[in-house]
Parts: sequence; C-alpha cells; structure tokens
Amino acid sequence: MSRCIGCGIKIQTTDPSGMGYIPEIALIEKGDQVYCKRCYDIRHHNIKYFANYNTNAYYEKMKVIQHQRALVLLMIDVLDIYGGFIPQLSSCIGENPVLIVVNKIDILPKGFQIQKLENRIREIAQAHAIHVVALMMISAKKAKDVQKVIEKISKLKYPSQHKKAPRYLRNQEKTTRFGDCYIVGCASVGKSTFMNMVGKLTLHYPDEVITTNRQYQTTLDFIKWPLNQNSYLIDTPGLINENHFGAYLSNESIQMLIPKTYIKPRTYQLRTEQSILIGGLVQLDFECEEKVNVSFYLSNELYLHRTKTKEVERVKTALAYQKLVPPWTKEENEAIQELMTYHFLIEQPMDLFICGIGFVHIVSECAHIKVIVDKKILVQCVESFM
Ligand SMILES: Nc1nc2c(ncn2[C@@H]2O[C@H](COP(=O)(O)OP(=O)(O)OP(=O)(O)O)[C@@H](O)[C@H]2O)c(=O)[nH]1
Ligand SMILES: [Mg+2]
Repeated sequence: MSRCIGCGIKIQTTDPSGMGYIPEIALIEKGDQVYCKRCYDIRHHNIKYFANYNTNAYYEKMKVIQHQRALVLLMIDVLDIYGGFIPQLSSCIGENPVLIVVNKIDILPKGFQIQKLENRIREIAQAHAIHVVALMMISAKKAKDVQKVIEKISKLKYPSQHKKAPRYLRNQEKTTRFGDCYIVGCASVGKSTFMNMVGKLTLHYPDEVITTNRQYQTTLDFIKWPLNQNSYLIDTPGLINENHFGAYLSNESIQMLIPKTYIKPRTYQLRTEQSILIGGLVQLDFECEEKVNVSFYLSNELYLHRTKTKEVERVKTALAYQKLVPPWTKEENEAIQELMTYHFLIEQPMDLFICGIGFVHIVSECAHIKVIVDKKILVQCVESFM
C-alpha cells in the first residue's frame, strides 16, 4: 500500500471524505509518488482541516521507538521551552539518546542573548528523565545550522569516524550507536520543515516535498527518508500538548499566536492596580509600591491592552469581539473559561512562561502579580535567564 509523500498517511481510493484519499486514476497515472487530497488542499488552497487531538493514539504510535536502538531528535519551539518537553516522552522512547534541537531562533529579537536561553533549556532538560546527548539551536526555515545538525547526527551515529575519536575506535569502520533517527516534538514546531531542508541539503530533493503548514498535525504518519545506506531519518506526527493554548483554539486564533517575523518585545512600566490583557487569553494584574518593568516576548500580532484593574470587566465587555482576540468564536471562548488565578511574588527579575503564547520578562524588587488564565494552560514563573 503506498503512502502520501506529503503527510505519510496510507493512500486509499474508495472514500473521498476519508484521510488519504486520491482518485484511482490519479494513483495509476502517478504511481507511488502521490499526495493525498488533504495535502493537495493544504498545499494549493491552504484549506484548514480539523486536527485529531487524540493524545493516547499519539503515545501508542511513538512507543515503537522504545524497542529500537534509535536516536531521538526532540524538536522544541524556541517560544515554548517548557511545553516542548513531551510529558510522556521517556515512556515512548525508552533509554534511547536524545538530541534536543530548538527551532525557530529566527523569531528572537535582534541582539537576544541566545546562549543564556540555551543554558536555561539545558536546566529544564535535566529535570526530565531523558538521556540528552546534545542541544542545538537552529532555524529550519532559514537553513541556519541545519547542516550542523546533520553532521552532529553523523558524529553521534559513527563515533569511530569522528576526527577526535580515540584511535582504537577510528579503526573500527562501522561502529554505530543507533540505527534510525526519529524527529519528534509537539505539533507545528517545524519537524517537517527541518526534514525538507535536510532533503534539500543532503539528498538534493526539491523544495517542500513534505507538506508543512501552520495548522496543527499536518503530518499524519511516519515519513522515512534515507539517512545513509542502512538507516532512515523519520518525520513523525506532532503531539498537541494539552497544556498548550493551541489545543483549544481554532486555526485562525493559532495563526495569531505564531510569530510570522522576529519578535519586537513590547515593554511597559506598570503602576499598582494596573492590568494587562493578552488578547482574550490571559489577564495579568500588578500590585507594587514602585513601577514594574514588564517586557512581552510574543507574536507581534497579539494585541496587548493596558488598563486599570478595576476597569478590566468593563473593558472586556466593551472590547469583546473587536480587539480582545483570540479567541474568535464562542466555542473557543468556552473551551478556555475554567479560569484559575496564580499568585507570584516578584523580588528579582523573573520570566513568566505561558504555554502557547511566549514569555513575559518582569523586573521588580517587590511586586505581586496575579495571572488569570484557564487552568489547563501551563504557566511557569521562574528566575529570569536574561
Ligand atoms: N519562523 C520560523 N518558522 C518556522 C521554522 N520552521 C518551521 N516554521 C513554520 O512553522 C509552521 C509549522 O511547520 P511544520 O514543519 O509543518 O511543523 P511540524 O512540526 O512538522 O508540524 P506537524 O506536522 O503539525 O506536527 C510552518 O508555518 C513553518 O513555516 C523556523 O525555523 N522559523
Ligand atoms: Mg509535520
């Protein structure tokens, strides 16, 4: 049975509304190298499809990795460094080594201290029960350091051929540590964009063989490309993290959360009893004796509204459906209405990470911040890495 070269799903010719459909005549004409109807629609008409949110099915699929000697390339979105660590990853991949690749560094503001961010990600990785062998920061879209990742995979696979390897290892031609390399990560972190870039750089494939898109779960099944003679580089579907705003919002809303270009941090000096509304998603209330400096690192398209805390309810009614979006629809709004209030005492520079949005850098020696957000969303307030 052939598979769609754009998303990996099994091709079928009987159910036009089902996944993997292609008319029989097209299959006969084009042979094995075909795109399914869904990929065609996404690639040529940017049509939206509803993602399959089944987390259990995702984990079941990924469990094949634990029975193999494989390298796991865990791809993380640079704006989602806490949410990017898949919760049950270790139960899927077993003891296999993990190469962490942080993608989309092109969206970081100019002059951003990337080394400090990298150190923080190493700390987060340590708290997870995975065997991290290296960490790299790339932009798959801009081809930045993709070649270095390819070289790293090769060094990890054939330690004996690495120049700095001990002499006794260098003599053993084919000492390999693992077979295939699986690219895993949450939805839309850029796994398929990375695959396409690797295909272009090393296999001389044309641009964009695999379908990529801002909508979640574009890739539906494993896609295997030759890594070398006897192993494969494997693209996998993305997990829709239940702690992430993206799991509850429509494609239109998600588009607003994903930065299209590099972030221009927005900085405010806030007085006590002032609030900031991040679209219609999060409310931040500030209580402080002196002004607090707050910088937002999130999509430039996401609207921030500053107001007095006592005015928040009035503002919400007055601006609803105009500026306080996302969410755009009643259904989305209802999905994120189990509100919970987190209280954070700020006595040194701190960063507030909100899964699916980005992070907020807060500078104060004495402030109390209330974060009001749906309880499903992961919120972390930690000592600043900047
Ligand atoms: N700014 C920026 N955007 C990127 C980068 N890599 C990927 N993207 C964008 O992120 C979106 C998702 O990319 P995909 O490659 O489809 O992501 P994926 O991880 O394969 O997603 P699923 O298949 O849904 O799990 C697309 O709009 C890409 O253009 C990058 O390095 N920088
Ligand atoms: Mg993909």
